[in-house]
Amino acid sequence: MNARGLYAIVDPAATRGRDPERIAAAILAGGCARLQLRAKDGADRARLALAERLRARCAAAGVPFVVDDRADLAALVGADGLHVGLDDLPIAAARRIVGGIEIGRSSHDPAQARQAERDGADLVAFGPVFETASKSAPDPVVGLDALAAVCAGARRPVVAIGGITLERAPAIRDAGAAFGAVISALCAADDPELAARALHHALGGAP
Ligand code: 3NM
Repeated sequence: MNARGLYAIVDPAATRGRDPERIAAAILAGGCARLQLRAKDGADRARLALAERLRARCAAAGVPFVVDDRADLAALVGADGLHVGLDDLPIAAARRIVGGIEIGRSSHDPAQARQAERDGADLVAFGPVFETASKSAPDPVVGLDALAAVCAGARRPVVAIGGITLERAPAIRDAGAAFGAVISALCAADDPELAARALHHALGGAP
């Protein structure tokens, strides 16, 4: 698995009305280390169908496919990873559904980041590093210094998230984050393929 670079998040609410599968295909063409489906709204039937389509596209591209929040959907589509927020299932409970796949956990301060590792997270997501408009009621901005401190203390790879743009990507990499997770600078980009290619490169990913 590609252990660095762009952690692309496809959120149908962020695509400016464009088909999320087409956005995902463009991102995969540009390059990324992970691709996550984050679909908070809508019906489960449609969410499952989209997850199946993205799962197939990721498999064809050789990119690990991650499902946000929903251990059931991750298991149903055979995802490579699951991401759980602080209010989602505990990692141990999620593992009973998804088994040994890569599990990432959100954290919003250094203590939560350490706790995620103790709870068995394979990846530690930390943010929001910068202000974000993609999350309802985001936690306070943590900033680059806190990101660097968490990266220095973590035994697991850290996924920086929140407000990451191409301009900010080098600072994310320099802080020691293995991955930068991005929604709006990808999903709302005029050219998501170009955006993915540039972000993946700037975040230290291999083509
Ligand atoms: N989680 P964008 S910030 C989904 O802090 C999410 O845990 C965050 O979107 C956290 O790249 C965030 O558009 C939104 O800022 C990231």
